[in-house]
Amino acid sequence: MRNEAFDRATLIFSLFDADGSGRLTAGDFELMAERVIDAAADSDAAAKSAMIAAFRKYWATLAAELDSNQDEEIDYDEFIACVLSPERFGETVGEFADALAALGDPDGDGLIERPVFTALMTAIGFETDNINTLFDAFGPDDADRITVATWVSGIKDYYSPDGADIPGDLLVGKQPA
Ligand SMILES: [Ca+2]
Ligand SMILES: [Ca+2]
Ligand SMILES: [Ca+2]
Repeated sequence: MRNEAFDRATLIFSLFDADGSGRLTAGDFELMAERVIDAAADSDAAAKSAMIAAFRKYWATLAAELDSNQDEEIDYDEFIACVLSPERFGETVGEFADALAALGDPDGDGLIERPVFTALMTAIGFETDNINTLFDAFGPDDADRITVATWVSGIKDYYSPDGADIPGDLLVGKQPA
């Protein structure tokens, strides 16, 4: 596993611990889903329902695969094992990526404007500067939009244990000065 993958997973753990308890629980994912849905002002009910379902499936997969001591919480040590076995999470991450990117494209034209992207990523908890740097790295067009496909593959890369020097690393906040 690459150090970058470890750093990315560590950041995700801290963000998904939405209530700051130091462990992941079903409640964290409900809280996070609520925040993200609230940020998707222009999305329709179907897209919001798909996102909520994706968060719940994400939690169910984590709980099934990583809760070694079966206390219905995922602590940091349990969570970090996920980056070692991406084959157990690929499908869930894929559905999560599709649902999140769909929320970024409420008008369905396949393009995501920067303010929509920023609102969703802020709701998840990423830093504004890092979000903007990531958006730039995705190569926005002249109208400052990226494609849904670019974001979906960016999310999948983020979870890849072998990914290094990828745009998602910009979210970790270790950018050169
Ligand atoms: Ca928590
Ligand atoms: Ca546990
Ligand atoms: Ca759009």
